[in-house]
Amino acid sequence: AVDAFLGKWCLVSSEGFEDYMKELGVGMAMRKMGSVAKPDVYIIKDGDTITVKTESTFKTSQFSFKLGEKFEENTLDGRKTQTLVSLKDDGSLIQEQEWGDKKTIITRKLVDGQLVVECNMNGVKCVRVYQKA
Ligand code: DKA
Repeated sequence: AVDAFLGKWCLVSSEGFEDYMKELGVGMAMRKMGSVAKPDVYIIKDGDTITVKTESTFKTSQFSFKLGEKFEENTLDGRKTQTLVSLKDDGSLIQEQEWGDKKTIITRKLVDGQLVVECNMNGVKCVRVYQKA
């Protein structure tokens, strides 16, 4: 279930984020802030609603969803996307964001007690690792 993802997570490493943001179309000023930010991510569950809150010195945002139900997401960098989050058999959480004719996939999985976030846009990949606070 999703329960293992719940809690407060702190960013400990990030690879390829700048290139991923570029591929998303994020402007330079926000890329600069994004690449230095060390966000805390809170994953909370209330009934069958899950909330992912990202808190950093430069920006805080959150989105809420039910597994398998499409919703409109307002992303940290200002995209408005049609988003679907689902739980795969292997326990990973897959977040698919679509806007215009574009699509990116953010995969979250637990590896050795750490939260590993993998982002992919047109094959440009980034890996960000969070530690339980
Ligand atoms: C994460 O949770 C990364 C999620 C992707 C964010 C993309 C947009 C960021 C723009 C500053 O660690």
